Amino acid sequence: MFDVLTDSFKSAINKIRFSDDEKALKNALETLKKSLLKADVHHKVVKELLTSVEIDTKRAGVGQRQFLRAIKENLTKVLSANGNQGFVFAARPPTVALMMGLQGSGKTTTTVKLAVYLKLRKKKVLVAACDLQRLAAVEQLKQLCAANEIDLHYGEKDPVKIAKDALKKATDEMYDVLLVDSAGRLAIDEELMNELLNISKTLNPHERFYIADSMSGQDALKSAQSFHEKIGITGVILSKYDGDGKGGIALGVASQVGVPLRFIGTGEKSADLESFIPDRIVSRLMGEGDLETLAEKTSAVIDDKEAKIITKKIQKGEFNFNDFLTQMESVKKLGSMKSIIGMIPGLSQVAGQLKDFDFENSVEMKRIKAMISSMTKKERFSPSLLNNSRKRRIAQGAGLSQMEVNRFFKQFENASKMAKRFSGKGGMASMQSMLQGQNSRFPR
Ligand SMILES: Nc1nc2c(ncn2[C@@H]2O[C@H](COP(=O)(O)OP(=O)(O)OP(=O)(O)O)[C@@H](O)[C@H]2O)c(=O)[nH]1
Ligand SMILES: [Mg+2]
Repeated sequence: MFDVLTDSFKSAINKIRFSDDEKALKNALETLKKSLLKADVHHKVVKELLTSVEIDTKRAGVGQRQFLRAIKENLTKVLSANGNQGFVFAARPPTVALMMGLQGSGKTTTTVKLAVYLKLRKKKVLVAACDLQRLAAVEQLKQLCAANEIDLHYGEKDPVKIAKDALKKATDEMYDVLLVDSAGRLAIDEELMNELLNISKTLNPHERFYIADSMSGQDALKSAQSFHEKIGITGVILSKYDGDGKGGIALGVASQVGVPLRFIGTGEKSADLESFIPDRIVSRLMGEGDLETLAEKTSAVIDDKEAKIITKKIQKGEFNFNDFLTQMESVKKLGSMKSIIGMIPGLSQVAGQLKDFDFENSVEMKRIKAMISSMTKKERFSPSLLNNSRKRRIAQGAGLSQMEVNRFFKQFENASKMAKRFSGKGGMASMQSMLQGQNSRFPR
């Protein structure tokens, strides 16, 4: 996710690896300046960061360790602004969040992503469709909410009334969170701006999120500033960060807009939303991973009880095709492979080299699903039943050759064996050594 920025920091730090005089420091700062500017970090932010890094490093005595520490501390400062981090719940539910932004910036998609994020954390979420400007807007929300099993309140004509009714529903029916999607607008559009102000006055929302499109570069932050002046925002969510090859604008939000960056959208799917918490992000920016976020993510997605049952099954060699499909569904909720690997310390460089592989829609996954759906119920529960004639039948049903089916079964068998190995004592250690072995061509 932060490949370009991480590389900028790494190359600067390497400049004082072998020599620790002031010349090396100057060299390193120069390298950092160039690469941060190239990554589209605002020049004022770069200047502010470099000045304090220089002062702090000199004070501590020039050296690589001191330089690294100065970068980390000052970067955390640059990324922080007063206000909430992550998603903070109001003392009395429902917590109300109003989603705002320019046309096409990603408000509706982000609303649903945030609803999914909260639902995974066991919150009861209601979404309100308050965009009545664009014809298909309510329909878009209906479909997205249905696909993700999220409750939606919608109505006709008056967005302020819809918002009011939604708040009543959320309060009466004890929802934890109400997320309000609004109409896209151009900053100059007075009428729409007033509508937004009216919704905001009616709801008195705890959070007023501005959704900024990363692809619009520095302009995204300029419009965030003007929304902040007119309506007052409590946080920025950067959407389409996956499409921004540079990534530097994430570093500027707090100091340029004056409110914290709260979430980052990293893809079109509902799982592609990451919380932005400065000290954790700094660790990722330095290529040191972020186990805290990873642990939080996995514990939200993977049910403790279910995980224990699965582990037992694996240990007994009873893992079957139904379990396999259920596990695939959970993995999907974790988001992209690339982002998960990037959070494991020592593997962030590997993540940078990975293409963002769309596991769910890959040919392999489609074939596997076709094969499993060609099995009988019994076969799904007992992989050992599968003799040659059954495999032939499955191949025909899935429209594949028998060789392809055989290969899949072999892989499934191997994966079950490997899972058995990892589920025992020292499982994490063997996984790490395997991953390191496989990726030894990448420097650690
Ligand atoms: N790649 C990528 N695409 C995104 C992301 N967020 C949103 N999109 C896409 O951006 C487009 C616009 O998203 P919407 O959520 O409809 O934007 P909106 O702000 O609600 O648009 P209006 O309601 O018309 O103002 C859609 O095609 C989304 O799939 C993201 O994080 N990554
Ligand atoms: Mg929309």
